[in-house]
Amino acid sequence: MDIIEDLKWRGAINQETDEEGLRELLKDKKISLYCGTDPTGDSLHIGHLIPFIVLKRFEMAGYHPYILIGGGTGSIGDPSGRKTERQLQTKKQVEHNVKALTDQVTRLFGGSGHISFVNNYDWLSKINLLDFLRDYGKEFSVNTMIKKDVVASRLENGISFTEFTYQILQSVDFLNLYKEHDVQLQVGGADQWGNITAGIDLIHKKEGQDAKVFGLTIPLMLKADGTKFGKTAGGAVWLDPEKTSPYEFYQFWLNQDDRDVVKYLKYFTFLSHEEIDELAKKVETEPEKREAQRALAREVTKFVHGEEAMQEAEKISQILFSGDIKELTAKQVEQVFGKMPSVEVSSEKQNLVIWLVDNGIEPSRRQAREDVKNGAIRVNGERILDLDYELDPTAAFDGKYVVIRRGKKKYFLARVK
Ligand code: 629
Repeated sequence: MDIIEDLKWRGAINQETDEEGLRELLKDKKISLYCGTDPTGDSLHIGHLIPFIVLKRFEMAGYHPYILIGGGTGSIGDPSGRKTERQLQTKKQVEHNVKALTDQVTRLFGGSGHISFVNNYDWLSKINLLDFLRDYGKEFSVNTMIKKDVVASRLENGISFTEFTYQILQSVDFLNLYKEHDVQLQVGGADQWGNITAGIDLIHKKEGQDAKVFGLTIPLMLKADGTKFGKTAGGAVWLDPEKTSPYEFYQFWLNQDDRDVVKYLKYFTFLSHEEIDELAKKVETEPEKREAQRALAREVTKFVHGEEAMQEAEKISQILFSGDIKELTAKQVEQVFGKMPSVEVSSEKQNLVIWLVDNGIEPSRRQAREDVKNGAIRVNGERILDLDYELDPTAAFDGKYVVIRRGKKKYFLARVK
């Protein structure tokens, strides 16, 4: 099975410019390919991971991927897939994000040494206006440009000349990478088809119709319940562990729907077809065990955050499942509960019932007494039944936190001043 067949099996191919031509080339030559991302933020999220996973698969098959960070295009703004004009980022913001993303992709993909990293600011910033218009603008028919979805859909709401020219910039990138590094394939998500085909047209005009260059896009990742993939109640699922902790990241994959989990195993993991087929059977025969979701969570968390962080996320997950949270370290408490609303409390000891009411965890002393008597209150994992129990806020988690669980699943975090 060649890489194109594998990508098809994994549901990773949406559109291709010339499948047969590309397969021929891939058979004879370990080509260079690329995918770009604009620095619109200081961390990638799992939407950005989608084409980079494909680059990784090409690298594992012996090809040479380039990851492009768009320091130039990021200061212009891609209109693809957007209904309205972007707010221009300041140059300072772009520089900050370029640095942050470059560090992140290097950490994620740089280890093997077969993936190269480029920034299109390096060449786009050197093109002066007249040369841009003469050498590149002249090759783009406005009649063709306004037919591209990315532009057609914006003629209603309006599109600036700046965003209108974006596809020329991305085309110059592909031309430059083809000439300088013999890059012959551009990969991107479904929304990048117009930009990618514009680049292929420019190369054919500048380098001749027989220049062997190809485009491949990846389908939008859909969810069976129709909601947008990659979003949680807390917003985007970031690859930066400071924004989305490895525990939260692990939980995101563990909570995937039975109807989606096999699709995501195929797409996001490097498990073999046989291993995935085995897991797919388990979803049918014993879905309640969620073995497929656990495998998915382990594999993607390991890929993004490493083996150690994955093991810790799994351990935290098991501790929480058992309810025995006094096993958690203070750092793990922050990973698990840090994002939830919390109350600041003093380190003074206090009767538990009064403390629960004073800190807004229980609405009244009557309710607090009732919950304690019924065994519905756990302090740092320990069920407390004694109405006269004196709570010492500094007794656990390095004296920094008190974790209260009320009933089956309601947790409250108190941060000790
Ligand atoms: C210069 C810039 C290039 C090639 C690509 C680019 C970036 C591209 C873009 N991509 C999106 C982004 O950066 O804007 N014009 O946010 C995003 N991409 C990942 C996938 C995508 C796409 O980073 O391609 O489809 C999201 O999954 O929207 O020479």
